[in-house]
Amino acid sequence: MVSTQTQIAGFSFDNCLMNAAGVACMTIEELEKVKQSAAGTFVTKTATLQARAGNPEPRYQDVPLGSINSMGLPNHGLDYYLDYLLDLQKIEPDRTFFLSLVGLSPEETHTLLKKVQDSDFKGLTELNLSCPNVPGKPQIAYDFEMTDKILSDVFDYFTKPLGIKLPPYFDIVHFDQAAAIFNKFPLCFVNCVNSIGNGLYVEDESVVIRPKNGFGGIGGAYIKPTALANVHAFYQRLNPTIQIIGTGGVLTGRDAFEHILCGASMVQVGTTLHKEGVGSFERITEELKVMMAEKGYESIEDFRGKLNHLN
Ligand code: RRO
Repeated sequence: MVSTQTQIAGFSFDNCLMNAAGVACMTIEELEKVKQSAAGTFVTKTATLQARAGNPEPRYQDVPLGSINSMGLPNHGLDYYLDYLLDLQKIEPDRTFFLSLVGLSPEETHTLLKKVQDSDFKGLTELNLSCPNVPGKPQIAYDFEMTDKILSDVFDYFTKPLGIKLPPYFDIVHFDQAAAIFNKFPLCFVNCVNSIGNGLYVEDESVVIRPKNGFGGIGGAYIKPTALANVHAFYQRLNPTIQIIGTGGVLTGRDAFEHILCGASMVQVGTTLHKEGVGSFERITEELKVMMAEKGYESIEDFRGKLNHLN
């Protein structure tokens, strides 16, 4: 019997596949569809304190090898997602869900996390340190001093299970420096990677999205090698208590297999979910199970992190 069951921070999930924040998770209706699909759980759209309309449309475009977006953090505000999750906890006490959030300033981030801390929320919180699309706001996790300070302040009061969503890093020294910071804190997970920030897609002599003159975060097949590198780099560097969630370029069961091989305990689907809908979870899970069966693996722990290096 092949199983794709997994655990994060001691919580069990029937399947290691779920949505990536930003896709199919802005409204309760979308979240319900993911909940009722083959996905093991869901994460909500990154929430700010107040609801936001986000950037002008068109602001997301599927393209042949992936996607480009500059959504600009549109969301219904923390209370919308937190109230829904608190209700869900009563209806589905045996399932665990992820709440994604970030403030527009460090102060707002602390306000959000204190609200979560003071609530009855029993799930996992993901602090998004890597939104590439709010004009004038650089990605937090590219500023190591700021990241260290925010995490240090957060863990003065936050005692619930917390992970962080990271942007891709592109230099070995940055993997080393980032991991040294994350290892100082009782993080439950890091999620690698958010979209590759500020790419540009050109078609018919034009950009394809309106905000920021067409610059936007790149997802999909384009980013799998970068995502796998980040998953594996942090798998090799982080304390074993900090688990890895792998996100980026998951189109097939083989892609999910590769994320797990590089060290991921959970795998998120973003662009493919946007292109194909929630049926993608069943397809990718089936493909992953077939591949595991062919290789004689019964659980993802049989091969997780066991990527071969050449001598
Ligand atoms: O809303 C967005 O523009 C957005 C966010 Br918050 C993020 O974390 N990653 C992304 O590609 N887009």
